[in-house]
Amino acid sequence: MEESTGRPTKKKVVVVGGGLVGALNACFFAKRGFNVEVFETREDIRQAKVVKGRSINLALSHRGRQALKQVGMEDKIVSQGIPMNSRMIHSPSGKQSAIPYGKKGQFILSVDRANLNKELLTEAETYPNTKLNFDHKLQDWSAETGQMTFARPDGSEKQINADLIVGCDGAFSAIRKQFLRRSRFNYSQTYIPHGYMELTMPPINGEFAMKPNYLHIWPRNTFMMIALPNLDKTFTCTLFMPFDEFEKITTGDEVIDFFQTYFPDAIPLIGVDALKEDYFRLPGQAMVSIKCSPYHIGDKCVIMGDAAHAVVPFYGQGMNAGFEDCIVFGEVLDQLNEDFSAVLPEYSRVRVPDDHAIADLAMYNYIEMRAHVNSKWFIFRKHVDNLLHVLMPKTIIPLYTMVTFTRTRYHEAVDRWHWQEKVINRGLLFSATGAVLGGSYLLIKNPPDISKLIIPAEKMRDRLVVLWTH
Ligand code: FAD
Ligand code: EGU
Repeated sequence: MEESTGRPTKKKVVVVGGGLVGALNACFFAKRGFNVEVFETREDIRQAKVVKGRSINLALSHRGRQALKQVGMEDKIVSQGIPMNSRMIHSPSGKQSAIPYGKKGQFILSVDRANLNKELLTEAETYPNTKLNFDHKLQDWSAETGQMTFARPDGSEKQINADLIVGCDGAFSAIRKQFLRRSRFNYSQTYIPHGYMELTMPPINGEFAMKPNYLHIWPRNTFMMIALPNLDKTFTCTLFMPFDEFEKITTGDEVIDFFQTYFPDAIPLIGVDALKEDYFRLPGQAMVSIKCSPYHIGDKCVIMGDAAHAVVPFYGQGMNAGFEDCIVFGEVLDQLNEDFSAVLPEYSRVRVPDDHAIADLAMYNYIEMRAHVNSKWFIFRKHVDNLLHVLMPKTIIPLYTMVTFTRTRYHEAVDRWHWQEKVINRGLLFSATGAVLGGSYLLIKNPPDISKLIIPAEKMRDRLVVLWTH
């Protein structure tokens, strides 16, 4: 298409979904000059009285911040977040241990999901080439023509077309349905046996009930609770446990008994009555991990964010990965002169391995924490990781550091982690060999009284019997 000026008219990009990734993507495309329209099922959350949706707050880290920075939003969002410099591990006895995320001044941020979403929508609207449409639910679309059908609350339908469709409609994406009908589209989804439930910890005497600049963690193997601070001085506690355990608890007293066993220090902070009520407000919420490939159909459609890769929340990376998707798509647009027929396959090629890597890492961490991470083990492991990093800062970089504080490609972080594990295990082998050699040397220098080591025959027989029968 050529205008009379000789300048090509910018293409029309329709973003389906005005959640976190959709709203940010609208800014990215608008900044490049595309004609952008966003279609969102929900009403405008900036006018809504109650915003329902998943998790109240989220951990924002480097990748997400870098994406916000590219659309000039970093400082604003960071100023509305609460820095978390360390984790605070709560042991069953109520003891608290702080473990820093990194050097002084390195932190992640607790941000309010609804507020972040509102700010991103407002930012998108500042571009004259962007239009937001709420109360538009995508019903279906045609992969052949690109024609989309939206349902309105009054029962009517609306047909829309676009040069590029960007599916940011979340884990249960309607855009992705057309991908599933195509040959050579790979798809897998797994619901984990755990659910999550959010509980609010109110302020005490107008102050935070716990130290605010921490990500509070109660690791108890199968059961786990995490708390992130909010600007209103509350904490949002997220309880993770298997669905069958959620179902076992049916009365307020059973809730208190359960907390008495696993999270006793949280009871007075949440409050007995509030806890009894909060717990039954909503049932446990499901968590799903979704991987698929490719992320595009021809030169017409691409999926990003949870629509392309829902991950379990055990690395705090779902939104951060979705935000990084926007950066990567922009980089590919630059490299290939915004030629969608080249950009879309290239985007799938470069991004799929990284999104799959973070999905795997999050799932791995879920399994690991569930299997054997209690508070002692968590503290021990983080100290070992940090110590090795201090000893060999160039060689050993903790995995969470690469994931949380750098833009190292997720799949490279995984490769590097495997390599480091090998180096560490070899190191341990050397130390073990060293210990044996050192020990032998000491034995030669100070020969022990071996008579003490000689086992009388009858005792020896007992030992052998034990060996044989077990
Ligand atoms: P969504 O936020 O789901 O937005 C999708 C949007 O599309 C919604 O507004 C929806 O209404 C709209 N939509 C859906 N269908 C249609 C349709 N048919 N037509 C039009 N619009 C439609 N990530 C982090 O980075 N850090 C964390 O600490 C973190 N903690 C988490 C804790 C929990 C308990 C959970 C469950 C997730 C957590 N995440 C975290 C992940 C994060 O919530 C998601 O990765 C993120 O919300 C994905 O954004 P999205 O825009 O892709 O999808
Ligand atoms: C889960 C739910 C501690 C918000 C993973 C760490 C999370 C978050 C960790 C939720 C954990 C687990 C990391 C961050 C973060 C840790 C991380 C998990 C934010 C490996 C709102 N995780 N989360 N790892 O290192 O890298 O502190 O709901 F308990 S932030 Cl599960 Cl850094």
